[in-house]
Amino acid sequence: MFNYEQLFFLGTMNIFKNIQLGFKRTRDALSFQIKNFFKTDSINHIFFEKLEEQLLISDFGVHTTKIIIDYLIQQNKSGILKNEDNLYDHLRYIMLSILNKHDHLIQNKSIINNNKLYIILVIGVNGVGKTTTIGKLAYFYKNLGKSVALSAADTFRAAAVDQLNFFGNKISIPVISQSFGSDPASVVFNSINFAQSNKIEILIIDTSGRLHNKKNLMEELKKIVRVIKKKNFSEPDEILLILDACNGQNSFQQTKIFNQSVKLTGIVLTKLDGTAKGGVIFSILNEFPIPIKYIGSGETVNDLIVFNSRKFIKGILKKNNI
Ligand SMILES: Nc1nc2c(ncn2[C@@H]2O[C@H](COP(=O)(O)OP(=O)(O)O)[C@@H](O)[C@H]2O)c(=O)[nH]1
Ligand SMILES: [Mg+2]
Repeated sequence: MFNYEQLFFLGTMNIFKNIQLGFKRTRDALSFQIKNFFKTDSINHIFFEKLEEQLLISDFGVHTTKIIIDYLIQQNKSGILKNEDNLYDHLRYIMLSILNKHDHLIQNKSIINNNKLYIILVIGVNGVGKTTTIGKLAYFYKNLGKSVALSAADTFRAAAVDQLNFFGNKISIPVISQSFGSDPASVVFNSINFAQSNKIEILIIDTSGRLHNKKNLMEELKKIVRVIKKKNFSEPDEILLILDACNGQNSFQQTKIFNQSVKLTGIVLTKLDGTAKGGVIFSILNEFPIPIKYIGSGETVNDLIVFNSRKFIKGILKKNNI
């Protein structure tokens, strides 16, 4: 693991890292296997069983795997799947139709509404990458010329404030914090005050992720949302749920629990660089009307990819990239 200092500089050196590197392992696992099937098999029930197994291993989930396999079997019965190219085309098509499902929910409008503070609330369980993602988002928006401030409402871990302060110092943006153990809603209240009186355009709020005390955590989040509504006269503009791709199907359960308490506007899937289980994206999008907005593909501030379903599919199903 790197320290923050190293991460920042690595990040700035790494500007051209592309989307494919981000989920290399998921891609390699899938494309390698598909290619292997073709070496020995024609497209028959053994082939479909092998593909099904591979999709399950890559965490596509039972339901989503069935949708994909049923579709391919149907195409095969109709005599459409004649060769490897046809198969890739149809796999791409069915996967894209799952990933595209909620694209219409992604707002294309400019996020800045002249006089109004844009608030991004970042939530998720411990260790999934919330604070790191906030550093990346702040860097991303700052590079777009926006004025950004960070709110350290994870008052449960002293290190969380240090981590945010580190990012804040490095990219010269203010971090609003209070002492360890303070009421997170009060940190948010002060942060909004600060942002409104200093003409900040975007406020990004970090939160605690302890799930062992689920009920309190959810009440705390609801209280934060109430404070935002009262002080900024509307719901948070974004409530981003951070999910660790390495958690596989657990991410599915986390999405369900958080979505019951607050209205999620988007998901950020982190650590896709470190897992072959990126398929969980498909089962989440298939089940919840929540778009994936960003992908985390590493520990540095540049390792944030704006999610694009078409590019994502191209990345994991590129035939000749093995
Ligand atoms: N490889 C990789 N590591 C990440 C990514 N995002 C976060 N991390 C690491 O995951 C660990 C936990 O991150 P942190 O932001 O502290 O999680 P939090 O508890 O949710 O705030 C840290 O070591 C991060 O460097 C990512 O996209 N890829
Ligand atoms: Mg944190």
